[in-house]
Amino acid sequence: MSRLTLISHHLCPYVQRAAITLLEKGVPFERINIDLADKPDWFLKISPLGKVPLLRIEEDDGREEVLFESSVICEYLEETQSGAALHPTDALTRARHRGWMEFGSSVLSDLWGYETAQDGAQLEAKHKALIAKFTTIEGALTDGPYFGGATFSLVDAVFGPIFRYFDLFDTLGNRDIFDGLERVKRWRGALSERASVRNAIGEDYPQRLMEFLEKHNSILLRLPAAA
Ligand SMILES: N[C@@H](CCC(=O)N[C@@H](CS)C(=O)NCC(=O)O)C(=O)O
Repeated sequence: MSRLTLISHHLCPYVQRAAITLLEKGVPFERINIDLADKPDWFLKISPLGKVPLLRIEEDDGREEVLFESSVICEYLEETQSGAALHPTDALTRARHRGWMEFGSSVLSDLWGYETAQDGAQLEAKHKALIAKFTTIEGALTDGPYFGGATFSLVDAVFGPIFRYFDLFDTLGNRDIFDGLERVKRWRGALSERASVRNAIGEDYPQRLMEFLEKHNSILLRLPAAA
C-alpha cells in the first residue's frame, strides 16, 4: 500500500478538489499546508510550476513519485483507488464531465479576479462574467442533486470549493449572482451538505479567506453591504 501526502495551502480550491476526491474514496492521506508567500526549498524542488496541490506517493519499496496539477491527481486517484467511482462509465459522458471540470477552472479564474478587484469597474466585469458562466452551467445541470444526477462525481469535487466562496461573499454584497438559476442554487445546497466537501478545509477557513480579502484590499470589503 502506498503512503499519500497532499501538499496543500489552506485556501486553495484546487487542493480542495484533490482532498474531496481522497475523502470520497476513503483513502488515508497526510496533508501538509505550505506558505505560498514563502515557498520552502523542498517544495520548490519537487513542484515543477511552484504550485499546489502536489500528491506525493511513497511506495513500500522506497520508490517515490510526485504528481502535480489537480485534475491529473484526481484522475490518478480515480484510476488507482477503490471506493465509489467518481467518473461515469460511459466514455462520452466521462469526456463531457472532464469538459465541465475544465469549465470549473475557468470559473476559478474569474473568481480570482472578482475577489481581488480593486475598483467597481473590475468587480462589475467579473460579476458579469460569473453570472454568464453560472447561466451556462444551469443549462448543463440535471435534476440533481449532483452534476450528473444521483451520483457524486469529480465535477462536483471541482464545484464544491467554488460555491464555498459565496458563503462569505454573500455576506458582503452582490448577492444576485445565482438569481433565477434554480438548478445551480439547488446544486450549491447539495454540495454544501456533502461531508467530503465540508471536510476539505480547516475550521479557520472563513477567517483566512477574510484575511486574504484584506491583504488584497478587495473592493468586496468596501461594498455598501459590507460597511
Ligand atoms: N492548474 C493548477 C492550478 C493550481 C494553482 O493555481 N494553485 C495556486 C494556489 S490556489 C498556487 O499554488 N499558486 C502559487 C503560485 O502560483 O505561485 C491545478 O489545477 O493544480
